[in-house]
Amino acid sequence: FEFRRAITRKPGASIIDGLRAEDIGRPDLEQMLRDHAAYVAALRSTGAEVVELPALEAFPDAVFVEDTALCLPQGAVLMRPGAPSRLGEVAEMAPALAAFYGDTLREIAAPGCIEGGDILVTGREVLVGLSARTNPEGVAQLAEIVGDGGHTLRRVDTPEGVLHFKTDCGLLDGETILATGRLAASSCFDGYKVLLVPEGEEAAANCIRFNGVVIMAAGFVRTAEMLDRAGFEVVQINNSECAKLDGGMSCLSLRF
Ligand code: CIR
Repeated sequence: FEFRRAITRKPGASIIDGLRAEDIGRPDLEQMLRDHAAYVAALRSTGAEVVELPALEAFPDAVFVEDTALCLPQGAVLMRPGAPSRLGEVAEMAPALAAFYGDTLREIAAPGCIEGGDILVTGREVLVGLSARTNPEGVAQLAEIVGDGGHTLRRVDTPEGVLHFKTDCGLLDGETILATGRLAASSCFDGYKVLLVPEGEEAAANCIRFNGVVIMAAGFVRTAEMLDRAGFEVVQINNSECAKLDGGMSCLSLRF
């Protein structure tokens, strides 16, 4: 959870066409831009360098950069999103990653599919949840790639109806995970310290630990209090607009 850099992408007017499981309203670009700026400021407040890429109108979900790559100290891996409308986002991200990683970029190839939202890197392993966006072939390819860098990958499941594995969890420190009860019930975090988000605050689980702070969606008072009591410095960011597109705190950046 110690990072020198992050990459983000500004939301564009086309976010109104972003994918969503359920229509709960039209995302407001002006509000999303304000929230995005606060998010970038929170990342920068920790001393990290943040590269902000320009909006990509051709790809309505491109603000959710996390899904395009996995960044590890040894190298970056370009994902292959399971959502057809998002496939082209990867080529748009590749040059930004190549600027830092040089020619070490690896990639997931068809018929494999993985989105970064299904990957949780902990202090000891890379956990990947199968989902509607991530298939066994993609996970197998990624296992081989991260294995070359000395990482162990463990394949787990994402609960039915949940977009991504990390929709329901976030790393708090190398050994501690914030998770929903429905995800933790699958035993995928056995051996870790798990803090459960209080019932009714499931959408708070998708937080990120970034250097000294835990960045979480605003409006989940009981979760924020729990994290505060556990000794974490919490920064809350309004997430109302990204939530309309099933997005949260982890989706908005690549961290490395
Ligand atoms: C999608 O359905 O792909 C976007 N509307 C939301 C992606 C959220 N990404 C993430 O959780 N890593």
